[in-house]
Order: sequence, then structure tokens, then C-alpha cells
Amino acid sequence: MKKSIPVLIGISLGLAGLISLYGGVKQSTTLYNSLPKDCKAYYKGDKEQSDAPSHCYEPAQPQSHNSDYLYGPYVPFIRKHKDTIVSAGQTYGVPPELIAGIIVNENYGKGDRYLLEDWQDSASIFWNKTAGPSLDFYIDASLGIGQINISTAKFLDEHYKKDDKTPIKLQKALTNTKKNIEYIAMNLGWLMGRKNRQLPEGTSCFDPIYVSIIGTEYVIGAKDTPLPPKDSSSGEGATPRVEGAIFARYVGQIPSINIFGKDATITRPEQMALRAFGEEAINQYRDTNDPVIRMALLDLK
Ligand SMILES: [Ca+2]
Repeated sequence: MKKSIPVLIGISLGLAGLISLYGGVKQSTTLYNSLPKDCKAYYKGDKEQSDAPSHCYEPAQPQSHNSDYLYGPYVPFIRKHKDTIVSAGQTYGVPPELIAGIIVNENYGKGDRYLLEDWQDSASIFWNKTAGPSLDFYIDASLGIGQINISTAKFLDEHYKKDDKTPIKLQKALTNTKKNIEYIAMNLGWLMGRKNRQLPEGTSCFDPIYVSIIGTEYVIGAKDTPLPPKDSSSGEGATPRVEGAIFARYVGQIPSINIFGKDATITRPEQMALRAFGEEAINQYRDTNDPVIRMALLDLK
């Protein structure tokens, strides 16, 4: 009973927050909000995307056959944050292309997805700031450009022996784009550094299956499965889910040499292999009713 007043206050604040957010208040950390002002209408769909100025989409003319083409605002965004991405990658031993791939993977889908995420994330942020401390109940929202959960950020701080942060401080860090990028690198660095994700000597970390597994684990959480045997598309071990195949395709689509220059770590053949793997895996998933193929793409056992 003692808690009834704070609970009521919390619920009222939460409702007020939801109503005000529904009225159009937006957080400032999403990819959409980072776009140049004159690009937003094209991305939102209020204006024809094909009419957008070249700085909104890169390259200016969409060409599906162009391997260096990634549709949408991702390339301008990655270019803008290149220094942060590269330095975070160097600190945590992660290729910048994989960090960029997560940024695309977690934000792709335009329209519904980013609006829904914006809305949910803003509502959670509001709740945590207002009702959270008095009720000692925080929503474990996935926030920012890398959609990192507050609990994941807390775990990563512990793993990398950073200062302990309160939920509110973690939330503040995750809604800062530069800090969020650092958490993406920390998460990838941790996922790739585990014993069961050590690559055999002479194997590139851009191996399509490896990239898919890491991409899958970023989405669904770390698994203790072994890597599949080298040069084997089947057999025992981890099988990447379709999310991972999509991630591999995005990494292969990022024109990394153009963006990262001498800091780019992916080679052209690796980039082509990733894209081909992602396309094939996704096509199989879409076109087949074969339960074995579907399960192969959906399961990370
Ligand atoms: Ca979210």
C-alpha cells in the first residue's frame, strides 16, 4: 500500500510522457535526426526519394548493380562519424566495417521501424528519467544508433573495467551518438574475443559465416556454440540466422574504401564474398519452403 502513491504518480507521469511523445517530441540520437535538415523530407517519404540532392544519398543515383551502393542515409552518417568509428574499432580490436554494418543493420527498414523505435525509446527514456528513480524500476530499453540495451551497456562497462554507472547515466551515454558507437565496438569486441569465436590461424574475420554469426549474436545475444569447421557450409557448430545473413550483406555493401580510406580493413574480394553470401542466404530464406534451409538460416543452436 505504501507504494500506491508513487506508483500512481509514476503511472500518471508515464501517461503524460507518452501523450506528449505521441505529439511529436523526438529524441535526437536516431539516424533520422542526424540527417541534414533538407534531406529529412526525402527519407521520410514526404518527397520523392529520386529527387533528393546528392548529399542525402550516396552515390547520387541509385544503381542496384553497383556494389558500392548502399541505399539511404547510411553512407553520409558513417562518413560523418568516421573518426569515432575508426578510433573505437582500434581501441576494441574491431574492424570499422563491422561497426558500420551494425549501424545499418539496426536502422534499416525506414518508415515504420525507425518511427516505432523512436517512439518506444523516447517513452522508455522518459519513464526512466521521471518515474524510474523513485520506483527503482527502469525499462531496459535498447537505445541509440546501435540499439544497445541498458543492461548490455552495464555488462560491457563491467567487462572492460569502466566506472560503474547508474541506469540514468547509462541511458545518457547510450543516447549520445559517439558514446553509443563506442558501446557497439565494445559489444563486438567482446563477442569476437570469446574463446568459442577465435578464428583458426590465417582466417579472415570477414569470413561470411563468421560475420553472420557475430551479427546474429549482436541481435539475439551471445551463444556458447562452437564455430563450424573451416571450409564447411554445414556440419556441427553455430549456424548463422537470417539476421546474420542480412548483416553480412550490409557489411558487403558498405563502400568501405571510400569511407575509411587507409583505415579500411576489408578487401575487395572479402566484400564481394560477404555480399554474395548475404544475398544467397536471404534469397534461399525467402524462396524456399524447404524446412531444412529455413531452419539453417533461423537457428543458432
Ligand atoms: Ca529500441
